[in-house]
Amino acid sequence: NIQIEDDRTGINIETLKRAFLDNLFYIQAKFPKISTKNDYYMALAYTVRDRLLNRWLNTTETYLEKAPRTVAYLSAEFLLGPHLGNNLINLGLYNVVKQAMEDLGLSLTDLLEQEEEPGLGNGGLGRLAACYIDSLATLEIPAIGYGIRYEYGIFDQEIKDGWQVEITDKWLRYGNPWEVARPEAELEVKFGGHTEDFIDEHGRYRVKWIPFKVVKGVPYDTPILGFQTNTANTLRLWKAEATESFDFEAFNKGDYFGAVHEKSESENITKVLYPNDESYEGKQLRLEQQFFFVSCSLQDMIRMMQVQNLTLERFHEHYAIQLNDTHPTIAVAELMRLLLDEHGFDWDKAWNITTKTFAYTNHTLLPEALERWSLNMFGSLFPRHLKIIYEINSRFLDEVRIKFPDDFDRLRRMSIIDESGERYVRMANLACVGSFAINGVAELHSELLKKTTLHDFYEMYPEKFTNVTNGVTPRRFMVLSNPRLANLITSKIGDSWVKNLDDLRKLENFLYDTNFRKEFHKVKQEVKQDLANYIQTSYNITIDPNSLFDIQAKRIHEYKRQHLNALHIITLYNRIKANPNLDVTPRTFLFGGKAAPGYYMAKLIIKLINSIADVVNTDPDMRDRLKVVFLTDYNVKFAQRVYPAADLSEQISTAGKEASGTGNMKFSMNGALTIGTLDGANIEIREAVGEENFFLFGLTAQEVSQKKAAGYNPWDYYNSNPELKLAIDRISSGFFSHGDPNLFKPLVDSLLYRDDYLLLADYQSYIECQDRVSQAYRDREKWVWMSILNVARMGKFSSDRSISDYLKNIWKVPSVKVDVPE
Ligand code: 26W
Repeated sequence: NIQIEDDRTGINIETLKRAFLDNLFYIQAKFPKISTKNDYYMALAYTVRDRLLNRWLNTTETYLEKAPRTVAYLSAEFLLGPHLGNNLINLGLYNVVKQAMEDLGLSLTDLLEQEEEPGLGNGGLGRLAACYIDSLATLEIPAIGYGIRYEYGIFDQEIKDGWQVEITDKWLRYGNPWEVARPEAELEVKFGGHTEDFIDEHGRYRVKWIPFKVVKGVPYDTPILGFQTNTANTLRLWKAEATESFDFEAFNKGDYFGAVHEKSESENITKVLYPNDESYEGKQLRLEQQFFFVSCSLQDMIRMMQVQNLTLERFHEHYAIQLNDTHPTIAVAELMRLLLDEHGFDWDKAWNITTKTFAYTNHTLLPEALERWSLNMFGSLFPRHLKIIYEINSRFLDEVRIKFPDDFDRLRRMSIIDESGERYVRMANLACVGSFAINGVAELHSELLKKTTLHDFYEMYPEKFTNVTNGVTPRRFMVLSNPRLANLITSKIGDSWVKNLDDLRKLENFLYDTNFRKEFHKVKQEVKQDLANYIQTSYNITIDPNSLFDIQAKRIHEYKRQHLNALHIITLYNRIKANPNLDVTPRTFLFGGKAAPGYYMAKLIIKLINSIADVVNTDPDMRDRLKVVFLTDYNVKFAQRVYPAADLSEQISTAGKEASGTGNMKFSMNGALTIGTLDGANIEIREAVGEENFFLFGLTAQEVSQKKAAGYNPWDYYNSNPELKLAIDRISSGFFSHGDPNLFKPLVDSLLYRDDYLLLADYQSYIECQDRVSQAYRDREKWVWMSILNVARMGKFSSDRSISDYLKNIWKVPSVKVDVPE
């Protein structure tokens, strides 16, 4: 009984091989003899894409027909990481495809390595958005992600002479097999110009926006598969293109160059991702990016409802729109404009719909990250929106006056317009006023929001505030990135944990099983060996898998305190220099992370780490004891190698500064123990894994603010702590800079004269804690035990749990089953 499977959908091994060779021939126009690795990657990508189209189109059709309530996740960033491996996992085709490739003499691992990842985000916020759309699909929730198709994503990092150098990320160079352009669904977005008031045929006061320019938005769709479900949701990213229609001739009569120039100006909007993390810059193009994708997305939602014959009166019943930080917050004004000006709603009705539609997630307390746009710039780009914001503000301030009479300072603080000097539009204030829900991303963060940054809004609207602790997807960050560990776990407790991460608890039954502990340790050692091999090949540095892998991988920022970690390394170095026979626990310090190109201090921290590495790695006294490696170009793909190999995860931000952290979760689910402060989600991780399985140090958030209020003086610590003094003096003496005392002076001065992030105050506690880590690592049995408990107790930190919280407390969107006929 021979069954011939379809070339596009069949999943038996022979069909897969035939389909792969077909795609190589008919899409890449190659045969094996002349194929490059990339040709093979592309052929495989198309083979996998064919096999997900059924689900994608059936999902789309189901949503079109049933018109279910839908989550729209608006985010300026989606840090997706490579698609191929993840899609293979979610389709359940990983092993059969691996075998098919082997039969053809190819290695799946090599092909996966070929994929250039879409780096359409900076760090935590963008990666969180990617985890959330994964979980939405896995939980079978009707959802769509809306964002920007940057032509250049986050820059590639190179290190030259120890310094970071930025290279443009040409991720689309070889084409993108995962996206489908939908030019037929393009929309227009207006900018600039002026508004005109008029009375319409019903005698009603209306406003018309006469723009200066119009830009086209073209959607590019990428399927987002759920894990072992039929659901494949859509990520819709917008690309800016020039309009042909809009008055080009009138504007540029005979001016051919001018017209072409104007075209490239329009297309600039989606050229490049701004590489700033946690620091806002009032750049006009960034505001244009934000409005561009927001306007496209809202028009798209409205158009969809019209196709479905739904009335816009029910917009808020049909869509729950999540604002990922304030970046898409101009949506509050744009939805109002669309309802008022384009669809003829009156103010009260439009405002009722708007404020029942949006929910706002805040991701940071750092004042330098809060977006505010100069009123002049805002008004000249969006004259209609500024008027709408004035109206929102005036009605809002009336409400405040009623609730808090005669409290003028409160009005000043809460106003959407900052009038303390040059005038600004405050986006967080607009988000709070225009949303029905406001959440922080970890318990501490949500509490601090209520107590500090958003305190006034909390007093005004306490019912809007909630917490949703972040989570990460175990599909990418365990199953795909750490197959050895995943297979070991599954061999013991079955595979239900992949969808129901709380099931990892069952591992605790195997704690007393010596054999399991042995296997668990063996897996960790093998994964460390993998990373060691990789580092050997790419950096020509030998690291010892038996040493403790101590890893800090995240964006470089003073508040994250990579330089505190550096002070620890220098301290160990000094101890060994003073006593060459000292019995130390061998450690390999690994760092990874990008600095914002304009963030001088962060770049100097990278240079410092590389300079310490130069000294430590070449000093014979350090051999087999200390190694330091800065891993270049840390991105999602690299992260997937790094998390599984860690023994120790560095989560050492100044308490109160890291909103949540998500790397902390990824390390811990792969069995790393955490050394960390009581900050962000560290607190909840420690609660979950048990305090005896977590290395805690440092001041609490409350102690930090008290210390600052009391007049913190870093010199007190410097003068009274000889090891600290010696470590800092090593840097300032020029010991790590070929005798140049000036190189790191700005860094040293920042510590001695300001120390905004209290490194000196936390130094002693950190060092003592690290000494306990070194002791603990020597007791292998104990360490493995703690490591297993870290994995077993990570259920809470699945993004499936986070999404369930959003669904229950904010979105209230039911799941929808998708049928895929055979
Ligand atoms: C306007 C410039 C700018 C750009 C990006 C300001 C702020 C951002 C993001 C909010 C920075 C960010 O990624 N924040 C991180 O968000 C993660 C997901 O919630 C948290 O886990 C991190 O703690 C937080 O730093």
